[in-house]
This record gives sequence, structure tokens and C-alpha cells, in this order.
Amino acid sequence: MSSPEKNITSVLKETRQFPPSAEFVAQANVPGAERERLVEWAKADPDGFWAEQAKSLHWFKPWDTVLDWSNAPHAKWFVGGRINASDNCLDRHLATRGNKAAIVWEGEPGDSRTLTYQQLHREVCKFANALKALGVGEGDRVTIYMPMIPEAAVAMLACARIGALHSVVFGGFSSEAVADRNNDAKSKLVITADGGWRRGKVVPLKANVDVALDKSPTVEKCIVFNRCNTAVEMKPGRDVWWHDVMADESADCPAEPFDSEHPLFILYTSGSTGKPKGVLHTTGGYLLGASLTHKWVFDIKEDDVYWCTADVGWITGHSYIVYGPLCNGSTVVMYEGAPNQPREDRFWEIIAKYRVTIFYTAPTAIRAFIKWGDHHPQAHDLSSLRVLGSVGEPINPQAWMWYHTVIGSGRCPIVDTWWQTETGAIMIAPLPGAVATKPGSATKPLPGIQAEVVDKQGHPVPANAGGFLVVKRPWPSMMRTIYGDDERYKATYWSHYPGVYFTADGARIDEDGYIWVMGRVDDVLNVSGHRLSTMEVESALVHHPKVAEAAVVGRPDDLKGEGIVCFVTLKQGVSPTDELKAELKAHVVHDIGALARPDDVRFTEALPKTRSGKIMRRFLRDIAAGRQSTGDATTLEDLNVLAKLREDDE
Ligand code: 6R9
Repeated sequence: MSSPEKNITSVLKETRQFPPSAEFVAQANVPGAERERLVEWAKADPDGFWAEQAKSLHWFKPWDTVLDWSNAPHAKWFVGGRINASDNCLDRHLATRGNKAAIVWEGEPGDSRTLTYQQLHREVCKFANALKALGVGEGDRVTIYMPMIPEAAVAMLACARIGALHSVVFGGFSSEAVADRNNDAKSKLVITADGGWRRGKVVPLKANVDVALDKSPTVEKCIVFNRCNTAVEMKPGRDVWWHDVMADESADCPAEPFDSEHPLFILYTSGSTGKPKGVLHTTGGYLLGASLTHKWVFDIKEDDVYWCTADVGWITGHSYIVYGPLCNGSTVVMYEGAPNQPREDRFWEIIAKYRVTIFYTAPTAIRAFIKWGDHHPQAHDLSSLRVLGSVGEPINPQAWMWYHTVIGSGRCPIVDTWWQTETGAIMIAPLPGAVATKPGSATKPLPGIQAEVVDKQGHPVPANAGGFLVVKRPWPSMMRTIYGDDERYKATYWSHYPGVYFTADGARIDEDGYIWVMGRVDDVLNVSGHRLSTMEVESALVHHPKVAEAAVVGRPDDLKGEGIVCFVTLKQGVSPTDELKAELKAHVVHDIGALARPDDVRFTEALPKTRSGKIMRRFLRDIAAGRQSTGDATTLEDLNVLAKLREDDE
């Protein structure tokens, strides 16, 4: 196991290659020659290539123009086409897959449910009618703050069916985060549950919503699903039970044809400055990206049992639990809770129970499995597995090799998938029947994706030199804007290089054209595969009445990828006690959620700043990591500050 620092050194030395077996190639959706053909075709005739791929979706009316880039960087894909995402994920399958399992669900306390495509369709139609009856219509925003239960997917697909935009907020976020997102999106309605199970406890979702709704003036109604049978307060006139609004609803709700560019959802993600960005995705292009990559990268076949362990609160859950797999008519496993509850073999038990064939998880989970011991997976029959996926952060070669040997028995291709909330779908990954893998590399861009590594001037870097990862051509599932803030969209993603999408990731490209993503180059932390901005944590800290100033940096962490270290100066007269440290940690959790809990709070008399007043984070990063700083300190305002911080460290 290793930290990201060690990982960078080790990936630089990584030379192992794992070509797919002849057996795998023989049955692959995209074998090597086919991949080459697709890559060349997409280069020569991108519009023709994407038009052909888009025929895999059901359109009420075909498009007139494939791509309209005249208002760049706001793309329009499949212009003039009429489509409905919910129709593509449900109605389209009824004739041939009505009795096929769509969602196979495992609750934390041991309960389980299966919904066929027919049953899921019925639930979605009824719930869509219920939303309409509560006044939700085309273009309205709906916040979904749910545990990992099938109703989360039902709620998303019901919104899509009637053209309302969903904004899913991860159930681990705090009431503050829910209120912020309600207000930014001006949500009309919130869908939640009394609670959800996590590590034997009920997460009080409805109670959090109650606090959030006191500060969310646009929200008129709240629908509550009874998951845990816990007592909740129901505010008359505002709150209604899911089972009540569903009771008399008809299951007849024809999917309406929407414009291909009709907004499908908003998903908030952290950026390098302050407030989270509402990433906006639209219908046709997003659905194509999610479904096509799901088919290609996971080599999906009709009888696969596919399990992505993400939460629907993240983009991975949107694209690879809900839209991609359901659009492809796959059987999706979904689970509530945590990988080590009730025991550390929970995942392996689920894989054996349902004969899971495709398994998609995150490096942070893999590192935890390694720590918990090989005897857990070894106690279960994992022979059904045929493809293993990884997402969220760079995977260390050591963790990759463990995944390959202990989980995949050396048999299953590993697809390390690089992408972002903003890209909507996987961008760089091996097609498992076509590309030999190298531990720690996401390998090559998918056909149609023009990703490159460039220097500060935008020129491609030579082999093995570091640079910035960019995408040079628009692609169908790209974000369309930041909700309500076109200027921030342009400034964040399109101002570094004209006409080129800036990912904010650093990477290198090796002599075989393989891309090795190293991590963020901005002030975004990657904690357990989840994005958090240093600014968000800092503003939470300075909200506290005893804090004068705060600077937050990441430090390498064996399990989480990055840990959060906070340097804090206190207001005059406040004593720096251990109790206060604990209080500040709890305060950050309260403001953002448990995933933002600081690993370390350090009090200091001053922060190292430049003469113009900018905090010199690189010094703090070195100190947090316990490294000797090699950087230039000539612009530092007061050298004593650094010396003092180092002393405190010893
Ligand atoms: C899908 C998702 C995006 C950021 C991205 C990068 C990191 C994701 C990765 C990876 C290396 C991979 N990232 N996958 N880094 N290898 N396979 O995680 O979206 O939450 O928006 O995060 O995650 O830094 O820029 P999101």
C-alpha cells in the first residue's frame, strides 16, 4: 500500500502490461481491430460517428444537426431531436425485458428486493403522476436527498419522465449543504426518507431536511419515503408521505418527448473556489455518453449482473447505476449501507449471492479491503466475475495488482476509468477486449474523445513529461454550463486554452500513448474519491466564532487518498485547546458533512503569506505531509512564520 506521493514514484517505474486473454477478446463487444476502426472513424468524421452511435437510443423524432458549437463553449447535441430519458431506460425494454430484473437491491439490515423492468416502470409512472399532482412540471427543479434504496432511482426517473430537473444531494451531506443546493437551484420540491441505514444507525435525513427547509424559501412540498419506521415530524401542508401520494395514482403516464437539449439534471460538485458548482447535463448527449460507455467499457452483455458500488448522490451513481445501465436494459445491483457492515466481507457475500459479473468500485474501497485481509474475499465464490472497474482517483499499482489477483484471480480485465462530474461519462479507459492494461494507468481515450496532455502553452508534452489533461473537441455528454452562472463555466473550464476543455488534472503520457492521471492541480481535495474544495472547508472554519483565519490543505493518506489538514489562527484571547480542536472538527462536519471531517487541526499564530497577502499553500502542504520544503520562500512575508510552523510540527 502506498500514499499518492509514493504512488507517483511507483507509477513512473511501472512497466507491467496485461493484455486481455484470447478467450475474453473472442467474446468482447469491442475487440482491438474494431476499436481502431472506431477511433479512426471518429477522427475523420466526428459528426457521422456520433450520429451513428446515437441511433442506439430511442428518439421520438430524429435530430437535424449532430453538433451545434456556434455558441461555444455551450454545446448543443442532436439538435431538433425529441427524446425522453425515462422512456429510454424503461418503456423501450418492456416488450423484450419486462420480466428481467432491473434493480436487485440489498438493504443494510439484511432486507432485499428485486424490481423487474415492468415493476420499475409502474413505480416511476405512478410517482411521476404524483409529482405532477403536487404541481411539479417541465423545467422545475426537484431536490432528491435519499438513502440508497430503489426509490432514489424511481424519483430520478420520474423527474426525467415529466421534464423536471433533479438535483440529487448525497445523503451524507449536512442540512446546510441541502439548503445551499435548494437555494442555488431554486428547488420547488424535496424528496427524502425518514432515514437510511448506515453502520447500524439511522441517518436522520428528514430531520436534516426540516432544518434545511427553514432556510429554503422556494421549496413548497416535501415527499417522505418511510424507510426505517422512525418518528419524524410532518409539517401540515408541506410534508406528505410517499405511500400516501402513490396510493391512488394511476400507472399511466406516457413519457413526453423533450428536446434533446432539455436539461436532465443538476449535480453539485466542488470547485477550487467557494461555493459548489451546479453542473448541468442535458438529455440526448448525456444519455448517449452514459449508455455507450457502459456498453463499451464494461463489455455489457444481456445476462450480465452489474454492480457499481457508488452512491446515487455522485455522478458515478447517476451515470453507472441509473442512466447508463438501465438505458442498456441491464440488471443492476444496488446496496444500502457500508462495505464493512455487518461484516468486512459484505461485498464478497453480495457478489457470490447474486453471481455478479461486472464489479465497479473505488480505489479507496480497494485499499480498505487490502487492510481488512485476503481471507474475506477468499471465503466467497467470486468465480462469476469477469470485468473489474475502478473510479474516483488514481489507483496505486499495488492496489491494482491486489484487485487483479485476489478479486479477479488474474482472469478479469481491470478497467480504470477516468472521468468527472463535468464530463458526464467515462472519457479515458481501456476497452477490456482491446487494450492491454498497465497497473495505475487509465490507458487511452475512448473513441471520439480527444484527450491530450499539454504544457502551459497548450502544446502536447513529450513522452513522460508532466502536463495538464485537456479535451480538444466537444463530446455529447459534456456539461452544458454551471447552473445559473455561464461566466463561471467559461472561466473555470474554457479560459486556460481557447476552445479547449480544461480538466484541472495533471497527467503524463507514456511512450505507448497511455495516460497516467496524477491528480488535481487546483485546490480541490480528493478524499476517498470524493471532491471537496479547500475553500469550502476554510469557509466552514471561519464561520466558527473563535476562528480568525484558516488554511486547508491535503496530505497523503494511505486509505483515503488525501486527508484534510487545517491550519487555524484563533481570535484574540481564545485558548488553543484540544477541546477546541474537536469542536472545530465537529463544526466542519455540521456545515458540510462527515466526509469533510478534518484529520488534523493545527493552531498557529500566523499563516505563511506572500507580500500581496496570498496564503502560500505549498509550504503548508509540505508541513502537513511532514516534508522538508524545497520551494522558494523569497516572496514570503515573514520567514518566522514558516520556522514557527515547522517547530510546532516537531
Ligand atoms: C467520476 C468522478 C473527478 C476527479 C477527476 C480526477 C479524479 C476520477 C479517476 C481520477 C485518476 C481515475 N479521478 N477518476 N483520477 N484516475 N480513474 O470521480 O467524478 O467526483 O467529479 O471527480 O476525480 O481528479 O478530476 P468527480
